[in-house]
Amino acid sequence: MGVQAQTFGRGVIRKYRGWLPEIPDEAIATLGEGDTPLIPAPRLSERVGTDLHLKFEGMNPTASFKDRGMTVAMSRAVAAGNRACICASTGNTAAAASAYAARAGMACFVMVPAGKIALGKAVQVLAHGAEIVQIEGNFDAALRLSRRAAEQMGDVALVNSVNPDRIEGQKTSAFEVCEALGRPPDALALPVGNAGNITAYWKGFREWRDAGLADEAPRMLGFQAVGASPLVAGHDFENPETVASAIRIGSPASREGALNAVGESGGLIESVTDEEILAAQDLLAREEGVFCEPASAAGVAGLIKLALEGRSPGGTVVSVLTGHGLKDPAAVLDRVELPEPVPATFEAVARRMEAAPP
Ligand code: AN7
Repeated sequence: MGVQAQTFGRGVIRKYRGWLPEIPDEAIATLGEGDTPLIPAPRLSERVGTDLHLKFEGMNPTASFKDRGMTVAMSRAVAAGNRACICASTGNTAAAASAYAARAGMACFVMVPAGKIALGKAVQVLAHGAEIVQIEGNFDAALRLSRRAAEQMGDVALVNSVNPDRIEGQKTSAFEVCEALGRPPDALALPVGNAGNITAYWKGFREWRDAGLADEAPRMLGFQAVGASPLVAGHDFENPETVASAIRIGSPASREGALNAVGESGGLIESVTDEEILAAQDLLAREEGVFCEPASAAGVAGLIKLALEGRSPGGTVVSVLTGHGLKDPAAVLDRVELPEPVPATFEAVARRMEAAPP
């Protein structure tokens, strides 16, 4: 046990127990989530006119921020005696639920829009042996159906972020950001889909301040994809579309949480185009060495847009990179491809290298 405690991350429940709902030791389902790096981004800082840091949530066990909320939701479901769980998902919630359900010894159903989740996420669900239900509809329909299934089937825990335990777990990332910087940042920029994460960060920063650990809380800067931007437009999108499949959501369940976060923090919710999102994903990978999935680049895309318009927030800004780039290989392969092989001779290799840009 002693050795395990040192070599295996404690996970967010043991680390932040006093801040979370009660969970008995024997119910804890953890994979050592949390403690993700906060990476300084010197080159992008120049572009966006702020001191920019990247909270790389792709470094969680299933490679997205969803693990923080899932450890709490799944552990609480175990404590409540549930034998099965269900979620709707654009992919990452499904991957996290599948892994944590396996950990907890619970059956798991995930409902996803057919053909619309990234390859890596689908592979994760299959690997963990969860039941995947592909529906001929979008995420919003899947969430409606999952809620109904959880209500009517009994003993099935709904582990979407409408489950408050998910928000509780996800807020721990705000604590880590404050601890790493020694104070809260001046602003936090992140993608917004179903709006659970912006709700969770704001709750975390508020609790940190209200506990007397800081005087201030950051401005919350949320960014949606133009084709899936109900919070910017002020009305639901019936057919949301974006290359950032993780945030292809037309009717955010945590709408109110997002609007409160923005209103109370003096922040904003705006939209960025798919082109801006992919350009930001490229810059992150090529100028900072950090590979995130398209949706995760929306925060940086938004900061670049604000800077170009002379509205840079200034100060110390953290952008949350919510998921790993390896989740969505097709998003990269749609833009660049592997070059043709060359003969295994020095001449051919030299020719190839000389043809490459310096
Ligand atoms: C990489 O997995 O909704 O605003 O079903 O996977 O809290 O929804 C994923 C969302 C941002 C948006 N970045 O967070 C799901 C799902 C990534 C994501 C978001 C998601 P929310």
